[in-house]
Formats: sequence, structure tokens, C-alpha cells
Amino acid sequence: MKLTALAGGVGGAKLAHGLAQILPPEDLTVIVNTGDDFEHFGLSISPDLDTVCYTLAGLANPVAGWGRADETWNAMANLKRLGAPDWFNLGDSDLATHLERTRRLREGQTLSQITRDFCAAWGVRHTVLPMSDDPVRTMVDTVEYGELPFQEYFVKHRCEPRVRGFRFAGIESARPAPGVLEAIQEADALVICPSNPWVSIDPILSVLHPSSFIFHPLVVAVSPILGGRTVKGPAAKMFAELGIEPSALAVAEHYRGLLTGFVLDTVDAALAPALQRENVRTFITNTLMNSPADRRRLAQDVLNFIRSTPPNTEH
Ligand code: FO1
Repeated sequence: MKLTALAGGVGGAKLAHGLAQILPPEDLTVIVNTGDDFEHFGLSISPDLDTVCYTLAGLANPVAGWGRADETWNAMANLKRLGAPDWFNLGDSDLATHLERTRRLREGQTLSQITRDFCAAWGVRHTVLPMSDDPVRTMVDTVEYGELPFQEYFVKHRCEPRVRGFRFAGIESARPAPGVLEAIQEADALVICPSNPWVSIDPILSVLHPSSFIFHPLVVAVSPILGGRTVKGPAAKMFAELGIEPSALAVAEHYRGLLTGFVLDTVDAALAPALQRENVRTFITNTLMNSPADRRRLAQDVLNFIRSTPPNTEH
């Protein structure tokens, strides 16, 4: 079975890793959000792409989920000593990625070419595609500071400002990267990973719409919210600040019209009937991914669910 997964950073990377443990390389493509990308110290940084690639390569920091395992921080310590901005942590090994990506982009290579080469160098055999080679920058509209570039909201201000809305700067002229539309058309099913719907998945959907996504007959999402909270990141806080009660149901509502099936955590089993009334099939399981074995188990659940779900011909 050929799957295409849509993913943001840490949560998306974990499920992608689980799927990659089961599916052969030719059967899994991961399309990754690039709305979090930014320039820092003159370097082009693609946090979600790096998180997905490092995770699939087995190189990711197992505690933080982003950055590299066994990282050293000499460059950062020395930058700090010079009075340089130190709110965004760049490890020594990770810096090599940003240096080489920046050099290649300046030479005229595309982000998707560079990602393909980096994956080959890191031993990642499944296909990882940036959603677009064109720059898209997620801007978070906040009560306290007005519009903030995503990483300033997320890292510098630790997601504390209250959110009023989002804008994906550059989205009007951004085209899906080479291979993205094909990966969607050729997939037997699409999986929306348990990533933030507002800032990880919406940028990808915005690049795709209206070309193809909404017509896919089999789309399954895994809820990033369980028991009204997120495991990591500000998704639940964002829902609340936008006036929507954070719940798995709110996530499914967010993807209304796209979904064939929805995977809920066991703590949210009581929400299943409401979804079924909306014609969305549900699957209830433990969605926590605390270990590589958990990732594989959840991925297997998602695959079994997809196999038992008939495509929605009304899409
Ligand atoms: N997240 C943090 O919370 N603090 C950091 O200093 C930080 C540095 C960083 C460096 C490289 C990278 O690829 C990711 C990094 N992240 C950091 C994670 C990143 O900002 C977010 O996880 C994503 O953008 C949200 O998906």
C-alpha cells in the first residue's frame, strides 16, 4: 500500500518514523511543512524538514525531538560570549546542515534537491519532500506583539503570546514542490500526522488547495490533541485562544470535508459517536509515542485502519 503522510515537526516525525519502520521506501512519501522556515545568522533553517529527516535517519535528539543526538554546543557558547542573539539553539552538528543548505540555495539549487541529497547522505531511504521550493513564512498574529514570525512566537516567546490568527506569507505564489502532487495522486491513502493543524498542516493544505488534496478519497488523520491537551506544542492553547474548545473533535472539525477516517486516543473514546454521525470513521487506540516501539505500533494501527476503511467516493 502506497501512503503519503503530511507532517510538521516532532509529532509528525514520530509517526512518519513508525510508518517507515513498516513500509518499504517506495511506498512512503512524507510531505513536510516549510512554513516554520526562517533565516537566522544569514542561514536558511528548515526546522520541520530537519526534524523529519533526522528522525527517519535515527539522528534526532531523543529527548527534545528536534536537533541532533549527541550534539555539542561550542558555536552557540561562543556566539553567546560575543553577545550574539542566543534565543534559537543551533548545535554544532546541526549547524553543518544549515551551512550546507544555505550554500546550495545560494548556488541556485532547490530545497527539494537539497533535501534529496541530504537524505541520501544520512541514509534516509523513504521520500521526504518539502511542501514547496518557494518561500512560505508562517506569521502568528498575537494580542501582545501583533504579527510575529513563527520561530519568534514559538522559541523566543515560548508560545506565551495569545494568538489571534495566522498568515502564510508567500502562499499565493508558492507552488507544490516537484513530486508533491504526484505523491498525493499516486497514494492509496493520505495520512495527516498528529501535527499542529493551524501551523503545521494548514500551510501544506494551503499550498495544495485547490489542486488535488480535497479530492483524495481516503484521508486519515491522527489527533494531536488527547484529553483536551497536546503532548507537545501549542495546538490546544491555540484552539482555546481562537475561541474553540480544544479537543480531538475540534481537530476533526478543523479538517471537515477532507477526512474519511480519524484516529482518536483511548481517553477520547466518548467522542467517537459524534464523529461517526458526521460520516467520519473512527479508530480508537493509544496514540502516545514515547518510544520507537510505540511509533511502530501506532503506525501499524493506522495502516490496519486504512485497510479496513472504504474510500469515500463522494469526495
Ligand atoms: N525549538 C525550541 O523550542 N528551541 C530551540 O532553540 C530550537 C532550536 C532548533 C534548531 C534547529 C531545529 O531544526 C529546530 C529547533 N527547534 C527549537 C524546534 C523548532 O523550532 C520547532 O520544533 C518547530 O519549528 C515546530 O514544529
